[in-house]
Amino acid sequence: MPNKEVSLPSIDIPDRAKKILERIERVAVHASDLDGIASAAILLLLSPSLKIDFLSVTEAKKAPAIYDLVVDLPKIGNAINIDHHKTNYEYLIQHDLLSQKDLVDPESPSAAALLAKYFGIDGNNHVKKIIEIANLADMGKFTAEIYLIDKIIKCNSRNPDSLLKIALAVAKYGDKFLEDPWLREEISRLEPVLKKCGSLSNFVVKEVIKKRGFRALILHVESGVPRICIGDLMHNFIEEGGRIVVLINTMREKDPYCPSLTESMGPQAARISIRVKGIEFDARKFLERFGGGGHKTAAGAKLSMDKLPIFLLEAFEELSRVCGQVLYLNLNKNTLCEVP
Ligand SMILES: [Mn+2]
Repeated sequence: MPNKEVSLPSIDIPDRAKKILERIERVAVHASDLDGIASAAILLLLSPSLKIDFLSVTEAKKAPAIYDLVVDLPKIGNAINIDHHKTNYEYLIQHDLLSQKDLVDPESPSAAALLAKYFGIDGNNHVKKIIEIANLADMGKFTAEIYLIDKIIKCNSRNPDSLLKIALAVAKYGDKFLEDPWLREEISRLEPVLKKCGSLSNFVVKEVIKKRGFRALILHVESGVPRICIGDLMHNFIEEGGRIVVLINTMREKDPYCPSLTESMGPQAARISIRVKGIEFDARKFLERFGGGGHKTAAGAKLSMDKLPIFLLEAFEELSRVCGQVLYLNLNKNTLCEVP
């Protein structure tokens, strides 16, 4: 564990929080976004020797009950749960699993904010900066710096050693995380991919909005798209005037830029993500029908391939109900041959 090699700023921890920390050994946080990493950073500031596992939501749902604390993820076993996902909140209420020791608040912009509040360190200036970047990231308000660290997190989301390095950089530098040498190295390594993300996003906006005037899009990504560009495809479509995008990712090929993402792919599945802006559509409720969840304007699900036809049918129905016309666009090596 490289934890001890990095000197982290020291913060005042209230006695009440110290008592809780004494009973916490093993922690799980969300692996694939800045809120999860910022939460890990706050935990490292609280107790640098904590054993932190970085899990996806799917992994958390199947995880053994070995954790004392679970952050930005569904509750695992009897662990303390700190989270802000409404899907999780409603599940816990329904099954009477929410206890006094949990802090699950769907109104909170980030789990990191709840975590700092839980341990009474939300007044600390360094911690405030970490909360601020987690809030911005989870509300989709990406600054240039947050965009870059989010890409590095996505690229390394299956690589625990790298995720810990990123969390340590955030713990040490706060919102100045780009001062970390390892993060800077990763950014220059990923520069060509990020360029490609830009031209792919422009291609989608041009084909769907500029040429054809559609605001509702079902975007099926079958091949030829670097994994870390997928967020940009949705984000840019929404920023350029799109109202709703349902992204279906069924790619099977290896990712040349972020190989750990495609090292141990399970059975063929369809990963669904939805982004919504400026229309009345509850992405979370829609994807809960398919075992997914998240937030009203940003939600996700993982489907087995046999459920894809019925999913598509319902997506077309729902989107045309709220938006009128819907466009289906399939991105694959053939359709992308003209994109620079
Ligand atoms: Mn979050």
